[in-house]
Amino acid sequence: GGRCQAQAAGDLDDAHYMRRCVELARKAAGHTSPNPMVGCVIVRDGRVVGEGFHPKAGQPHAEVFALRDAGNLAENATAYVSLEPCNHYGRTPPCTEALINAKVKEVVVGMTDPNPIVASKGIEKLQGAGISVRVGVEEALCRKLNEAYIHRMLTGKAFATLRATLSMNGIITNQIGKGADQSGGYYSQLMKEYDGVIISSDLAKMSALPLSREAGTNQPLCIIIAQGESSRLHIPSLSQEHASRAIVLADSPVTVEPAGVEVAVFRQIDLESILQLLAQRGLCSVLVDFREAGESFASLLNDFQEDKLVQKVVVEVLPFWLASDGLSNLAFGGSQSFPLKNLELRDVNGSVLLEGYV
Ligand code: AOF
Ligand code: ZN
Repeated sequence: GGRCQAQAAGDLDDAHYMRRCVELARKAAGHTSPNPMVGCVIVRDGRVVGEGFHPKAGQPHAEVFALRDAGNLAENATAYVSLEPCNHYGRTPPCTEALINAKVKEVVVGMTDPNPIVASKGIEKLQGAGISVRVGVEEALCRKLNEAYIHRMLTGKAFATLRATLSMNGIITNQIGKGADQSGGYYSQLMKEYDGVIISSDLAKMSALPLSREAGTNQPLCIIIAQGESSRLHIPSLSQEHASRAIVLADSPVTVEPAGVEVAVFRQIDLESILQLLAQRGLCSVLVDFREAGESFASLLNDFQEDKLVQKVVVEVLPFWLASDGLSNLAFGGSQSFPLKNLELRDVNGSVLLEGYV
């Protein structure tokens, strides 16, 4: 009777505080790579006495901010953390030490850290110091929060999401929905959260680069794919002072304007090498933005399913039928189809947004 109820209430509180951790962690979305987003809440006698999140790689971890916020009240308290506390000296000292020194009595962890230098050692260290540890509260939510970080850690490649806008008759268009790139729009949200955006040189030549319009928010790195380009590529929407926001990956030497844009030449450009290069540079996530993409750009995606290079698909369907030259988008029976999982469907300002995992 009473005991069971108390147990159930405790579980509810656990979930509630862990969701708060995730909410805090998200405040730094787009700013933490190559580090994960992490949030921490310190609770004593059923009251939140400290909160914190990891703002940026190189700065202190979530636990440190939350413990500072709690001060002496951390003693005998329960610490909720969306990711296993670290136990290593990286850019910052181990969080396990901070928690032990603060004399917390219990630590509740969302998920273990896939980073091989942490992987369960943080939990063991805390237990060794007599702190009780519970793992796996709201684990699915914590995993989704850091799906890109986890993927990079485990594969050495950036987490890739394919994005496109379609008309109702299934034709890819370079438009995006009304208000999508304004504050609060889904596209501007993607720009805030992703570390990079891959686009074709065709798009870079024609229209504004997909950079965030909101001042002070994350600016994803623009990765421009130049295949079969002439020896000169002019990017009209990129000013000299913002040259470092873009990198050109080309299959032959190319002079880019504005000067100062980095150029990397590959003998052959394939998605796997791109995702490895980006991961080496500390990007966890990248959007492959399918706008105004010619044949050669499209060919980047050949075999993406077999090679597991794309993890997620985001498709926006606009409420119109696009005039076309007939059958170009028609696939007949027998074409291979790749089912997507965990589909989500949202209504965004008059268009429909579909999300699914490969
Ligand atoms: C935590 N809390 O808030 C974060 C953690 O170079 P450093 O010192 O920042 O260490 C980076 C690693 O620490 C990162 O790869 C991940 O394993 C862990 N991140 N751990 O306890 C945090 N951001
Ligand atoms: Zn840490």
